[in-house]
Amino acid sequence: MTPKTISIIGVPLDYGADRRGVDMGPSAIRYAGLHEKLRQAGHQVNDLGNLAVPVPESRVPKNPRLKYLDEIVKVNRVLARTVEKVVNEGQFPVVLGGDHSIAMGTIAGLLRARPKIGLLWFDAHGDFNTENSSPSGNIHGMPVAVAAGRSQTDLAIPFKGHFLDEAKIVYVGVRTLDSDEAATLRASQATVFSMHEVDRYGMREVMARAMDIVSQGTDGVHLSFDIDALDPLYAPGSGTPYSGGLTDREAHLALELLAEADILTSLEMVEVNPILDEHNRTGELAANLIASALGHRII
Ligand code: 6HN
Ligand code: MN
Ligand code: MN
Ligand code: MN
Repeated sequence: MTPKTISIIGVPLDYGADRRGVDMGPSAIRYAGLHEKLRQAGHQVNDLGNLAVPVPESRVPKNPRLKYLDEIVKVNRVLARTVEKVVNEGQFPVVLGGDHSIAMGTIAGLLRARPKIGLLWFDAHGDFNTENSSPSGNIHGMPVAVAAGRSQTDLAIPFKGHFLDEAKIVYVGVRTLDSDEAATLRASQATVFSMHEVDRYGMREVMARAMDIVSQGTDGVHLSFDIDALDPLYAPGSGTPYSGGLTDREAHLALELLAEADILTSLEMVEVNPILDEHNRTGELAANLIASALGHRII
């Protein structure tokens, strides 16, 4: 893959998951040797550190349908500006979460620099709820719907009116959806390669189809990787585990195929929860998966 100048941005935010410990994800992934692995893959690495996230444990969610809305919007506005700047300087953003609500900041920033991006969303979940359909009020279950322009709330502020083309959204690894969420997703133009398709066609074929959709007619491809796409057997450090997921080999193959195609222009890794992990196994897996997506090979 072409050597890149990578800018790492940590976003220690877990308000979107109702305060469950994924704020320690960026440290866990860095501690697992991310910088070294990316340098071995031939890239130059700048670490911009972590964005400031308000931490007081005394904060309470104001609106039960949109928990910690203000805190999340505030961080995503800063993240969008940071990502936009990194891309405009010709660098490749690697964003470390944090929970999946940070994808709104990342994608908003990407869209400002490149208006037509394709989105590859690896996740056990659809994250396609809105304030009206969410059963939990947890904002990490909403980012794709918001990025597609389906939310009327302040979550849309960082997008400044520029949203994703829904036909350029592709999911891999999905295996649980809320009922209204499933109905909306089915009626949308997004493509879902659920675990059924992964089992049926194999990861190689799924990725060939997925990469075609996100790369044709776009000017960039963003990978948003929720670690719960993997089976909890391989990724125990996840706050929303769901069985029947990807194996570590399937996930690595998917990301190696992406590296080989050299179509990625940005990446984020989210939902790594060190509190629930076993000796940073999941943090290490996350670092290795990022390295695979960026061309790290044994030989
Ligand atoms: N994630 N669909 C559930 C909800 O609360 O909306 C779960 C969302 C999980 C979100 O894992 O990023
Ligand atoms: Mn998930
Ligand atoms: Mn997610
Ligand atoms: Mn999750």
